[in-house]
Parts: sequence; C-alpha cells; structure tokens
Amino acid sequence: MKLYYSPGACSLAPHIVLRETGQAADLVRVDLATHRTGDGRDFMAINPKGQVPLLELDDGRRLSEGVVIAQYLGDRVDNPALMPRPGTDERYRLLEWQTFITTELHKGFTPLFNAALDAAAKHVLGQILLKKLQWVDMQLAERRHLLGEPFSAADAYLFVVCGWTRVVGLDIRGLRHLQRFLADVGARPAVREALAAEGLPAA
Ligand SMILES: N[C@@H](CCC(=O)N[C@@H](CS)C(=O)NCC(=O)O)C(=O)O
Repeated sequence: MKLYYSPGACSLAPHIVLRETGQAADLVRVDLATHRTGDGRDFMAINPKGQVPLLELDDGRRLSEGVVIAQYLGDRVDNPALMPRPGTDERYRLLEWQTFITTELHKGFTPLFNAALDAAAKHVLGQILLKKLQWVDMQLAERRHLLGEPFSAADAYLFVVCGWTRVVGLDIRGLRHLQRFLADVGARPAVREALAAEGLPAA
C-alpha cells in the first residue's frame, strides 16, 4: 500500500492507525501548494480532489477521505479496541466521534489556514472552534480516551487536529483534560514513530 500524506496534515491520523495496527505502507509525501509528490508526480492526476490522505492499495485501487481510510485500515486487522467491529454499539460511537471531528473540528480549522481571511474573521471562527473544543474537554473529564479506556482511531484524529491549534494560534492550554489526553496520546510509541517519520517533533 501507499499512503499519500503531507507532514502534520490530517493524513497523520490514518498514518497513526497504520502504525498502531502494525501494517506497512510506503509513505509518499505530497506538497499541497504545488500538488507534486516527493517523487515528482502530479498529485492531481492521482487524486483529482488534490487532498491528502489518499491510500493506494496493492491492486492499484485508491481510497480517499481520512475517516474511511482509517476504517479500512482498522478493519483489515483484528483490533476491536482501535476499530470496533461493524454493527456494535462501539462502532457507532466511533463513527459519531469521527464525524464530529471531521465536520465540526477539522473543517472548522480549514479557514484559519487561509491567508486571504483577515484577523477579525479568523478570531470569530477561532472562538467557535474553541467552544467545540471546550465541549470535547468536558467529555474527556470522565474518560481516558474518546470511547472510554481503549485508544481508538478517533483519538488519533482528535490528536492530529488539536496539534493545529499551535499553528493557528488558538490557545487551548486551559483545557486541562484535553491537555492530559494530548500528552498521553503523544507518548504512544506508534504516534511518536509516525511524527518522526513525517519529520515532525515529538508532541
Ligand atoms: N474530506 C477530506 C479532507 C481532507 C483535507 O482537508 N486535506 C487537507 C490537508 S488536512 C488537504 O489536502 N488540503 C489541500 C487542499 O484542499 O487543496 C478528508 O477528510 O480526508
């Protein structure tokens, strides 16, 4: 398999799932500004959406959308903590969290990276995002990870999007349950390996 990624982007979430489940894939770096891959190919010809992550299977089929890629990778191995089995209550809880993270958090961050948006607009959008992160912080007061005790694919995704707060200057230092969660997840060997493989500092 090949995982197309950009360092620290949302592709880091399925990358963590790969390593947590001990599966191998070649990492292909993509420059999102030029849409060129590290080996000089036109990424738009590979994924016309122009977005990472993209997973290329050994038979050449390609899968986009990070939440789906994480589920695909999780379903290939027997690890019901990381990826609960289809049809179980835990699986629906996982989907609930992945959907919340992708629609409410991930896409809430996207305009904050947009250089064309002015500071006032970014402040308003940042405060909306902060309210959602405060709610997540409250959820983590009662549980170690999003689904309870075990680490799941949703935790990998939350870890990645929260890392962007530092880049966009959103102050979440006061969210102590979330801080504990981020330190905890950042210390996982698979997470450290994924960060190092993308050339990123440890969390
Ligand atoms: N719906 C997609 C969104 C992926 C996405 O937003 N990827 C960003 C990086 S985090 C990207 O590739 N941005 C470049 C672009 O949109 O041109 C998913 O969840 O996988």
